[in-house]
Amino acid sequence: MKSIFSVTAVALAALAVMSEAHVTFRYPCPRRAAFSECPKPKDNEWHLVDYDANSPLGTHNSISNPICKWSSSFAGVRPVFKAGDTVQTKMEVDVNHRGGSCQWALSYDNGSTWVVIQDQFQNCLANAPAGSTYTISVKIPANAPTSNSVILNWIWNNNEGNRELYSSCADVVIQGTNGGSLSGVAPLFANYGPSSPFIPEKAVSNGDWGEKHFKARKPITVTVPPQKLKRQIVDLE
Ligand SMILES: [Cu+2]
Repeated sequence: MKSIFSVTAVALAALAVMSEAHVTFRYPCPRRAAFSECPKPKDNEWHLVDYDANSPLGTHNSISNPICKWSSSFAGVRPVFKAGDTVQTKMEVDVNHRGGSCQWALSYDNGSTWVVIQDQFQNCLANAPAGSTYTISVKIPANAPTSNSVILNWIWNNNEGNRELYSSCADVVIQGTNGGSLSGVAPLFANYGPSSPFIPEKAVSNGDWGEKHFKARKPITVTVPPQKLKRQIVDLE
C-alpha cells in the first residue's frame, strides 16, 4: 500500500512540474533568455539571465511581472526585419494548454504603447507538440516605420489551465518607411491581475474564448520620426 502511494505521489509531482511548463519566443530572442543562440550576458551580468522565460507574466489573480518582464536585453545583434516580411518565428513549447488566442504587437517606445500586427484567435499553438520548437509566421506590416529599437511582443491567453497571460518581448530592427506611422488596435492583456478582463477556460464556459474583449480593443496610431540606420545589423548599444 505504501509503495503504491509513493508511486502515485511521484506521478503527481511529475504532473505538477509539467503543468508549470509553458511557452516562450525562441526566435526572435526574448529578452535575457538563456537560449544558446541569443545575446550573451557580459561577465558581470550572468545573474540577470532569465532561465524562466517561458513562464506566464501573471494570472487573473495576480501580476508577477510587467509586460516584457525585463526593461532591456543583453547587448548583441538584433534580427533585422523588412517591412512586409513574413518572419518565421519560433516558439519554445513545453505544453500548449490546448491552444488559445495569440496577439503579436510592435512597440517603438520600449513598451509604453503597442500596436497589434497579427491575431490568431482560439487555436493558437493548439497543434504545437509538447516539447517542440514550433514555427509561426508573423507578417511585419508593409508600412511599418523604420527603427533600430522595436519590440516584437507575442501575447497569449491559453485555453486550458490556470487563467494566465503570456508575453515574450524580442528586440528587433525594422527597416521600412523612414518616418511614418502604424495604426491598429492596442493589445488585450487579459487574465493579468484582478482588474484585467477575464477569459474563462474555453471548455467549461460554453466555448467563451473572450471574443467580446478582443472586439473591444481600442484603435491606436503610433508615429515614429525619421531616423538613420547605420548598417544592416545594428548593435544593441
Ligand atoms: Cu503553462
